[in-house]
Amino acid sequence: MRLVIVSNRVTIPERQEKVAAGGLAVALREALESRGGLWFGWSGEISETVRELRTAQRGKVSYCVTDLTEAERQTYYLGFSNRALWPNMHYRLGLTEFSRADYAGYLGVNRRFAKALAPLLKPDDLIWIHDYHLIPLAAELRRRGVTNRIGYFHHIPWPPAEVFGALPFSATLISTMSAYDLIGVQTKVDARNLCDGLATLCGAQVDGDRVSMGRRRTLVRAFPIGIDVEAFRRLASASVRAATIPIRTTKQSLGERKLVIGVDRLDYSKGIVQRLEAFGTFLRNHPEYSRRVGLLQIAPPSRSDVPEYAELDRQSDETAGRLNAALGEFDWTPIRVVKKAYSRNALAGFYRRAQVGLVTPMRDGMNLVAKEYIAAQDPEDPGVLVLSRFAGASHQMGEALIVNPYDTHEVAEAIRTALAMPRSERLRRFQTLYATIDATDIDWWTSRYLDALAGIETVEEEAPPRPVKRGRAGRAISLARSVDLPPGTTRRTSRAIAPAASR
Ligand code: ADQ
Repeated sequence: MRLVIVSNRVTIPERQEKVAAGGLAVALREALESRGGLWFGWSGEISETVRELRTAQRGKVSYCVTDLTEAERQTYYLGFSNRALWPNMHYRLGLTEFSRADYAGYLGVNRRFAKALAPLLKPDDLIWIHDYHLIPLAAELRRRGVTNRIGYFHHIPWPPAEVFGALPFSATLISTMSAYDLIGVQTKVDARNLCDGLATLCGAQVDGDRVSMGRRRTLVRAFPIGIDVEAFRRLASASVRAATIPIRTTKQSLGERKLVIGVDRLDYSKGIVQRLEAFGTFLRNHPEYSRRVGLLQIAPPSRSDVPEYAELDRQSDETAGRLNAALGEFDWTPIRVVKKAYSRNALAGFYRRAQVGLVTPMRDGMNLVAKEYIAAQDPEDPGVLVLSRFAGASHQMGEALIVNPYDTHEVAEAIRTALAMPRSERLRRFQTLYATIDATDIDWWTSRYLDALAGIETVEEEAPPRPVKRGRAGRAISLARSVDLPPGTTRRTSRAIAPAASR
């Protein structure tokens, strides 16, 4: 059975190289290589005229990518995906910016992807679609007669029905999920929220992890994503031996000082500003740690075109500057914020060198940094993980110091507890955490998901139109027809997102 993976961004590797470190992209590529497969998605590039697909073959994997137009990038990617879905799904209603033109762009790109992908599919292909950019893709494929097994994995949280329901067109959008055979989410809480949403917003029948809408049956289950633990462990111990430049320099610049580390994309869901404040509170409350510890926050900018991210960039600079001015000494800067991406080797070395891993997102689907930090520790002298209870990882990693990131004082005290923790307790916590992440690593995740998808008995669906259900607001929701462009969408935007062939 050939595997077809669809994700928002697809990078065609230069050549068929074996990547040393783990990671989602590598795991998916390995799954494709072992079965033979196709990876379809956005090239990451923008072009106004060239709309044909570009293909490349690397070993047993075919890559097939398409560019977006600037209008599509603005509406589908920056607009609806990252200014509406992302904040809503991270429980941040106040940051959610909805526009009908963005939503139309989102639907348009999903429709265009389906149109391009459908002719490439073979009857027994297993299709695996990734993340919130592509929620309606299966419904669009079904509309084109695709009857294959189709799975979806949602990498970010799924919020409660009351929160998701605040998004305009939420009922229409969530109803398209009935086109999937298997929906994977990170935690049981996400699964429950999604099932509640399907029941309340579009009248689905839910029985445990089985959801029925009309004649379709969908399985909704938690598949907590993992990392390549063994590869990361090897990288971390090698980086200590090799004493690579960033690691050697960190050691020199720290001297005997202890290191607390945070590693995140610069994103408001990660709680970076709140974390800096908590570190400041820790130093104020425990002046005996002055000059004895430093926080290194590695935070490469992401989505800088979205205004909320530019504002976060400014806020984190301002907060670090203010705290350093108030708490620093002439020979000691308590907080360093570095806005760079580092190699996996360098990251593994930084984690290994840090006595405390501070992973305090306000909300996170899983958070791989928590797992990477544990994988990189010295088994004889491990550091301590401080972990937000709102990261999906906290459902598996209860031996970390679990904190509420909204409670600055609690996070500050956890930093102090971690720094003062005796070795025996550090070892006990580390061993349990390591065993957990090792038993549920990225290979476990990939095969558990794909076995479940391959094992599903599909419910044959008759051709659309499907029965129409009533949403809570009494609005009719079509369960399988093309997801309509919202009324009020301007002609200009609708035209801008239409594929060249139909223009
Ligand atoms: P992200 O929001 O990107 O992922 P996360 O799970 O923490 O969040 O993964 C980030 C990755 O980027 C990690 O592998 C980390 O090492 C890497 N990274 C971060 N900063 C870096 C830097 N400066 N240099 C190099 N690498 C860096 C989304 C969801 C998560 C979910 C993942 C996977 O938001 O909740 O865990 O998908 O499903």
